[in-house]
Amino acid sequence: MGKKILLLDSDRHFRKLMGNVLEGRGHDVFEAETGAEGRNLIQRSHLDLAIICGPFSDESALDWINTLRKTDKEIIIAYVGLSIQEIQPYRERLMTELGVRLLTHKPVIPFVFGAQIESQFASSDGLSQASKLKDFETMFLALVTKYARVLPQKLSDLAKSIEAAKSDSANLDLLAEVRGQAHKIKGTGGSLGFRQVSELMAFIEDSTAQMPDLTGEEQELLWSQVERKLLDAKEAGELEAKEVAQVVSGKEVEDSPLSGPPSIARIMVVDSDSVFLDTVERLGAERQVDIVKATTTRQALEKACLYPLDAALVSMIGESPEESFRLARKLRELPGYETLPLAFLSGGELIRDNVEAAHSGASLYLDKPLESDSLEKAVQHLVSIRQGGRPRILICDDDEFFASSIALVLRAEGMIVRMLLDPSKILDVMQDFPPDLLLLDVMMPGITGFEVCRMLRGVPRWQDLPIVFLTGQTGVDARLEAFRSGGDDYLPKPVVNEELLMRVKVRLDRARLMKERSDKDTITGLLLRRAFSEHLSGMIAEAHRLKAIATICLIDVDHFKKVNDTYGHLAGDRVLAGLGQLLSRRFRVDDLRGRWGGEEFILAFRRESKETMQKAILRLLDEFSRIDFKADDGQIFHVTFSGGLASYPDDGESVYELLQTADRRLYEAKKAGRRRIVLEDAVAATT
Ligand code: GH3
Ligand code: MG
Ligand code: MG
Repeated sequence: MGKKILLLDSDRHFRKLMGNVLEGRGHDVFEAETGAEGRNLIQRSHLDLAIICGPFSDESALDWINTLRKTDKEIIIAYVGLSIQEIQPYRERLMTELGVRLLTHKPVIPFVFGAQIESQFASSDGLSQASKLKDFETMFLALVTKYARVLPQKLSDLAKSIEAAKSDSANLDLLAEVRGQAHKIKGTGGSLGFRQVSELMAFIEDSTAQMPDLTGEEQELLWSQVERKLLDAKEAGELEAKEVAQVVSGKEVEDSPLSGPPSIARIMVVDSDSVFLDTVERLGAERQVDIVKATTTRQALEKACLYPLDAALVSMIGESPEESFRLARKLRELPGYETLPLAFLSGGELIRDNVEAAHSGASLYLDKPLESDSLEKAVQHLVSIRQGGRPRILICDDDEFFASSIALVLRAEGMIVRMLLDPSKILDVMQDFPPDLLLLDVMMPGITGFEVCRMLRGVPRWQDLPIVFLTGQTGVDARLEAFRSGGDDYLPKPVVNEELLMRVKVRLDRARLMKERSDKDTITGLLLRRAFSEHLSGMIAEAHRLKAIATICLIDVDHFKKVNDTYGHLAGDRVLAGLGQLLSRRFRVDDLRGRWGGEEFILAFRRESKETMQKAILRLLDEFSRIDFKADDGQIFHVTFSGGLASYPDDGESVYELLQTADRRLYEAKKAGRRRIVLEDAVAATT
């Protein structure tokens, strides 16, 4: 995955900065200060890409590249000039004659430059990757441009606050106001690439902290320094804004809303009618849903591999619905898509084949024509049942620019992000959008992030939620407070995007792992008895509330002891794993599957009768019995199972009664010769 990259620059600071960024992306970076050093490195190991920053101290960068090209035609070269003026005369020669792929100049915005470098590799991995990056880059630059525009206003607001605080030095509130404003510009400006401004703001922030302890004379001196720094900041702001403008020039930057519309989900729609697909795409845009269109089965499978999907809507294709069912099953067999929620779309003329649909796992039926409202409802439903899908991140920060820039970075990684500017609404928002992780600002109006965190930890539902603080306060006290209030991690502002991503991902992985470890069985990947029972109680309560039906099925592998004895215990484990995997891929994502214990499994289905499920599970039995299992000695063998069904409310109103009934029928199935699914009690034998 990681590539080997040469970073040749006489400027040590730049090497350190970009070295961190590129290593953060998983690459190996080889630093060189001089042309000779660079050449040495290239000769010693095979490198994928060279970043050349001119001019060097020992020779002309141009000659150096020329020499390199003579011996190495493959290596990708990126050239970073000192300024736009420096590269102008050589542009043509570098690009065409010397095959330089990326030409830019300092100052670079590290994250954007990192992404540009990445795109050099991506171009060989497929177009979509590159265009995704292009979108990201454009949006990021749009954000930076916009910030450059509002920065002068922010600085003059700060000037007013400074004026007020200076004239009333004993007033701590006024001092706090200055501090808060400077703090914010430091964090946001720094994250968006306004480095100098950010540093000057850090000075102002620190000064206000010292102010109360100083004598009048010392204060006066410090205030005059603060004012000077503020002037510097104005100048630096203009300069840095210009630099941004240069980076942007030649690129289309739209004056779009800050972050671009956040999409709530990515849904694939498969239909042979491309006019219909266009309509759905428009509906999707209205409802902030990314629609991935596919007109054939093959295209659908290809696109599913390309884009991370949250759900798929598959149209019943005319006379051959089997084709749609087959596609549904194939999608669920792709790696990572075992839990992909599916809906079937039908034109109404089709008789719904319940058994086939239950078996291949449709969670929902939709009728054509599709209305905007029903699409939205369907999406909400499908996304809510997607387990282990795209992570949902809530960013709570009162600074819209800062929140937007972070949202952009996370969205580019496929996460679903919501921003919240007003922390007092956090509980409501989290009800609506239960996040997998919360990024929480510390300094907010009215309430601190630490207080929010403490409050959340008092709510049972959010006790295990990963919470990461975003703060410009880097002192030991602040860090201690972050952990004391129940935070999991801590990210200093200005944020380095690579670090942000890394920490968010690590936290998410960890949280997911913990949950899986406690709920899931390692051999089969299914819910353990306790977790299953909890979910089942929920399902039965829901059926009760909605006056709906539900069906459970207990399954037991036939002659499993013999399997172990004949083919080995490891082969036995493989049988259990195989059945677990098959169960995960069939039926709806929101159906329940668990390992009840030993070689016993349990399933539960909403809104389905036992008659339908008997047939659907028989299909599964048929599939299972055809799987070739391999014994420890290489011998091939086949296995079957038996099952007992019970339905709510006919066979029992409590979980206990349903389990009793299903177990009795499973026993009947065994008695009657195994390899069958029983849905009724045996007629009492008479003498
Ligand atoms: P029947 O068709 O009547 O269900 O016969 P059976 O042999 O399947 O029934 P029995 O309950 O007598 O045997 C179950 C066996 O399953 C006994 C136990 O050693 C084995 N078993 C239970 N858990 C595991 C496991 O995790 N891995 C393996 N390999 N075997 C297991
Ligand atoms: Mg058994
Ligand atoms: Mg058993």
